[in-house]
Amino acid sequence: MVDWVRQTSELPALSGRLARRDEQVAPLPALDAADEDLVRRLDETGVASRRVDMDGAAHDEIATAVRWLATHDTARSVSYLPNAPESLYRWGLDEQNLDIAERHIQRPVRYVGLEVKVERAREPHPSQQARHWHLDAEDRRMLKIIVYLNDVDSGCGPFQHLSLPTSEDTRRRLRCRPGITFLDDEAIAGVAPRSDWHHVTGTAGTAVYADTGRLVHRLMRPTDRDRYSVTFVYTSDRPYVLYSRFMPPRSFVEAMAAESTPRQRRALPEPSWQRNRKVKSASTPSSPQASNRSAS
Ligand SMILES: O=C(O)CCC(=O)C(=O)O
Ligand SMILES: [Fe+2]
Repeated sequence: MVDWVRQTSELPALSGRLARRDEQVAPLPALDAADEDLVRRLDETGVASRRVDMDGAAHDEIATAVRWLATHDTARSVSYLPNAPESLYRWGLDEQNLDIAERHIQRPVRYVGLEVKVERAREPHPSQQARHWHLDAEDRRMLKIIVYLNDVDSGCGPFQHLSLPTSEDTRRRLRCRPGITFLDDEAIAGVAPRSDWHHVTGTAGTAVYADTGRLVHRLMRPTDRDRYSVTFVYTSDRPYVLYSRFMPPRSFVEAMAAESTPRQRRALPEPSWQRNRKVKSASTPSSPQASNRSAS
């Protein structure tokens, strides 16, 4: 198995978008009743949550990741793993998840990748942009599946968001630019009453499905306990921009492609988007910038 240490240097892998005129787009996939209901909620409100199942191998990877994150760089929020979480990566690439993403995004999708992270409750100077209100920049319509790995209540750093209409209003009134504008509570309170600030709680295994390109959102500051989670990222096949930290190195993606269906292969990141660097070993010391995550 290849080792995969996430680097925090962000690769502006893509910017701009090709014209979409005159394109033939395949019909969107059919879903079972439960997924249909999930996508309906996601389309209507920009967010939905439910519990998800993962297999034993993915659970083992989660246990290893949580142990690792619990003991590394314990004063800061960190978000990388020393080993490639192959089964977790495969969960994100599962056709059921691709179908959900495709139905919401309404175009062929790309599975950008994933990130496992811990948000520390006791962090003297949290610097992550994700703790400020923002919109993600990757695409006009996108999907993040954020799976909580421990029980998350309001003191444990839940995903927080404004409603979809208020997000649209906020975006216009505060000229909120995806991936560029980061707002504090005071600015948001000026346009959105606190009664319109929502957060998603849930026990370990709860997945938050959110269109983070349309909902003004943030990671609510954890006050009581650290929050562990894994985020899976999906865009259309023509994203505006991608962040390299979600994308495994090319060698890893190629190994996954070799064992994937044609449909899954089409959803993998294009080779030109991927890092071609040598994969570092598990013993690589942690990067001093590990906590400086971008907004996405
Ligand atoms: O992890 C979260 O609750 C949200 C962080 C964030 O801003 C994102 O993933 O886009
Ligand atoms: Fe975000």
